Amino acid sequence: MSRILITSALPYINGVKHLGNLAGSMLPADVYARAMRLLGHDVLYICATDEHGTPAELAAQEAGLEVSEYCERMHIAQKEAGANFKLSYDYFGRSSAKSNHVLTQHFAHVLEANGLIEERTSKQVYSNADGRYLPDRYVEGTCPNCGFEAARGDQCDSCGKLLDPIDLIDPYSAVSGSKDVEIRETNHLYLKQSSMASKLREWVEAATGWPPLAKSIAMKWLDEGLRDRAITRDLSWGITVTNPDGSVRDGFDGKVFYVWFDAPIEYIAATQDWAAETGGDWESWWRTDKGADDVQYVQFMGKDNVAFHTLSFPTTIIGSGEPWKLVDQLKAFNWVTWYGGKFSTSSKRGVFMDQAIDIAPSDYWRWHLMANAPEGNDAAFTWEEFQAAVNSDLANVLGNFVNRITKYAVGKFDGVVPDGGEFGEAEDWLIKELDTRLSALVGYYEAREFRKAMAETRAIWAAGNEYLTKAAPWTHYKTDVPQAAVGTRVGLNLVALFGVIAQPIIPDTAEKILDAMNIPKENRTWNFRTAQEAISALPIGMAINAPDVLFTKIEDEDVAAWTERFGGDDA
Ligand code: B3M
Ligand code: ZN
Repeated sequence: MSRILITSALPYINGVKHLGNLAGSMLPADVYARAMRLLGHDVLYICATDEHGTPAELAAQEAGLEVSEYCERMHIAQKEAGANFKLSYDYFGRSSAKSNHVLTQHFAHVLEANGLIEERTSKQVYSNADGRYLPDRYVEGTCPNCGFEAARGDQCDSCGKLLDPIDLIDPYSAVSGSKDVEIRETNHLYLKQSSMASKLREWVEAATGWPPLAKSIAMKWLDEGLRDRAITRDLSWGITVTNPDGSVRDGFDGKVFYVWFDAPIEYIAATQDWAAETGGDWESWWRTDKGADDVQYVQFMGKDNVAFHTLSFPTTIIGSGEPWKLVDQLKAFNWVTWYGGKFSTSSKRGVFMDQAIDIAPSDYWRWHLMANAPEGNDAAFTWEEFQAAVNSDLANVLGNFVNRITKYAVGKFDGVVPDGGEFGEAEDWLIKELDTRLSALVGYYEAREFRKAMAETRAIWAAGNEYLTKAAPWTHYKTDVPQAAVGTRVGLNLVALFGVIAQPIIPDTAEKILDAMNIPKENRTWNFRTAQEAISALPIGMAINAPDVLFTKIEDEDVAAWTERFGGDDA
């Protein structure tokens, strides 16, 4: 048994997330957490809402709410959406929590004491109409390079050039449209990432267990040369910039830490809050001097978050000189696209978590999104493929198997696990098949290869159907009841096994199956060493029930209605 700390990238607070966000961090982290628990590991799965920054302030303004009130509501909404999708967080925190304020300020103090933070002056665009400094992408104007009139301050969408907002011609505020803007000098704290570059490179090069995508993103940034980054912003909502004695730093009234500085620190702070609530020991997960050196720390995230997790956050951790746990393994995902295009809130393209759950049970989504996880490439969501995954994999392969054999056992063997008969050719075939496939499945989970783990799971379910065809208890029943009993008994054992291995992916259905089979909660684990053992586990004479139909097929009319409601192939 090992101890595994899992974090998924913190969903940003400005709205319930869409299926692409779900599939690119929270869901795979959950499936992994459940799989590792199933295999007997000691797992701690931590997540939180990421609540600071300009987009939060603007979203609150648009909703007509105080930003604290807005965040409170959206935190609750996101927590509920996660619960509806059965995300099994051990703790779902908030980056605005007190613990994160304290810890973020602590890191800033030690980094400064270690010479890694420096105060510098920079020029920034201030909007008089909005009464605020504008972050780069909220300043627009004419591109000095190509003359495009709606260039954003960070980049021109027409010629692609990276810009500095103070170079825009005729700048205006993208928040209000006002042209009443001016350039002001402002002080900020800079994290000297450049002086950490060689240490970071050493660490990245030595890292094992990162997928090529993650490593190549980190190396690209290192090769281009790490730049020092401002870790404070001119905003009111966020974590105050303090002196070690707790007073506000001189000249930093109206400034807070940059959201990307405090957000990853929340992984630790949320664990502290988990500990405070449960009596757990947070230090044993995060402090290598307090037992965390034997923890395996795995992070899940979309590819756009990789640089922050492999360079910026490690700068904070390593730069502190304190014995904090660094990430061991990291799983990064590409995008789920909406018919090849982008999910978009503003143009209402795509499905959001709260809508999805009204359309179909969470297990349907979980299965489809994991079977098509955007691992090697981007993965396009289409209603047609969703329908196919549910109807063929879940309803035809798993659902039919369970229904067929449990009904048969109820009809012909009084709903108990029947005795009699001997294992023969069909069982030999099955045992060989399962021995190979079950160990492959474990290997894929351990390697966080989700598409392969799903394909293997499906193959195991399919082997059950093939076994029933070979064993054909219904044929034997007429002439040789003990022979029919073997097929039925093994079939029922397979139902239980299929329920057990389904738990990480489709937890609700798995529970229905295992409940119908009367499997005690404490036995719903990977507690068999061989396939032989797995298919002979149920006690003879044990009563079972046939569950109700497990999956409702998705009809073509459903697909048509959803396409109409959410858009689809028009993207
Ligand atoms: N909130 C994800 C995003 O909004 C970002 C992740 C933070 S992880 C510390 O893109
Ligand atoms: Zn341009």
